[in-house]
Amino acid sequence: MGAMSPDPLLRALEGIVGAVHVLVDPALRAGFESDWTGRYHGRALAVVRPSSTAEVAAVVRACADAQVPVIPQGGNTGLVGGGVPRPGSTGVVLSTRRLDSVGAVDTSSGEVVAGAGAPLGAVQDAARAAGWDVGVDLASRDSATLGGMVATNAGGEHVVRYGRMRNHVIGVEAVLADGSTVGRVPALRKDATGIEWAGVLAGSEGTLAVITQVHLALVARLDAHAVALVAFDDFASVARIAGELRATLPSLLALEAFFAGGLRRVRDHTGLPSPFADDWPAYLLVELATSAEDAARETERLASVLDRHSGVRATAVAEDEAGAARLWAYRDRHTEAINAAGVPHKLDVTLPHDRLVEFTERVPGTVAAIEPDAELVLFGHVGDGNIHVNVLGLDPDDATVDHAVLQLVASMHGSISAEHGIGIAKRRELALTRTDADIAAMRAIKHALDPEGVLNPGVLLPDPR
Ligand code: 2HG
Ligand code: ZN
Repeated sequence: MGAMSPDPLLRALEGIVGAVHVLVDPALRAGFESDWTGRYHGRALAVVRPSSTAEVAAVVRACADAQVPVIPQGGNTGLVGGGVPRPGSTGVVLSTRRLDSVGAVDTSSGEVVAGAGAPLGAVQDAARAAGWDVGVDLASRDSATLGGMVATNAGGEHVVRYGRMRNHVIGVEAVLADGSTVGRVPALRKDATGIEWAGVLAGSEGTLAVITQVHLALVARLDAHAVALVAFDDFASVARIAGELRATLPSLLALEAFFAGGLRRVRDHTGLPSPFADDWPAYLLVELATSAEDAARETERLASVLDRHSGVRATAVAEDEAGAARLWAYRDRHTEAINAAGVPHKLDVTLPHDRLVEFTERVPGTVAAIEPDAELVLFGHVGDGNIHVNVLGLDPDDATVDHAVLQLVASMHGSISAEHGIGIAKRRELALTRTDADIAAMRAIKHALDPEGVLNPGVLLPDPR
């Protein structure tokens, strides 16, 4: 055992969670101090790992008393620097990962209560074993936690079918900056007794409260899945067919797009074989999920839409789960393949569906005008108008390209963040797509709930002018 810390705050934290769960050793802290991309990092006074709501409340209170900021962190899969210490300021990282209980699934109502630190994958396993499923799915499912997913109102790959995280939350329990606990878990599906905490906290990015428990509504488990990867000459065909599939296929679960450059990066990084004999400029991955009785009808419908389309160049269809996983890997492994090539600038944006193609045509020029040698990798959730703009070959600290791309998005009536949040990455640009009145109201809520600015300072809201 190391020597007892002389710092009164650290001593108080050790008294609350036990010395072994107050990480002060730089080597132990390191994994909590840097974000997934490696672009955002800072130093924490300590990483504290409470295991109950009462411990979270006591930790927040102790930090508030000592006037030390609290940085809530779930699976640390966020991509906008919202869950790691900011450079030049110190705080305590409050890791929720030990709040990882997954309660028994209520099989008659399709509900489950889980700790905020439960990884999505563990909740999916529990739901599926009970004949249900979680309506949200993400590539980072094994690390991303429920609490972080509520705090960012996570999207992911099934939004086209089931909507975002907020749609699935029946109730939350959370600790405010003064250490008080609000919300109710288990909650009720219908409860019109005033402001709902899930609504207040969705998208608050740890600035208003530390979520401690989540009561989740599940969706019916669908056992018949079909996955197809379709190659096209251009993204215009991808966008057109994506719209058509949404209108035609009630079983549509996912509609994901990527391009030749991203596929090349994935193949270089993973060693996966080419999905087709030839390379094509643009790809669409389609997943259908339905009951066994409806499966044949839905796959026939998919085939007939594809047959009608002159832009389709090649199609690969998965016959089983392993085949589906193989096709999904080309899409899901984009993030790690890009990371392996350098520290990316990530601009997760949404465009109105009818401007998507124009955006993909204009964004290369916007980037090249500033940094001709930068590499642009685009992919995303085409069914939601959500493009992940990844730019490699830039100085991690220079946001000129970021700003130009976000300005382009704003000028096209898009959103500067589709699903990753604002974090520290985009707070200076928040006013591009939120009005002054919006920002003033968000600031007022923050001030009312956290007047001393204890929770996640420097995230989401721009500095006051
Ligand atoms: C995904 O869709 C994630 O895989 C990550 O939102 C996107 O790496 C990215 O830019
Ligand atoms: Zn995404």
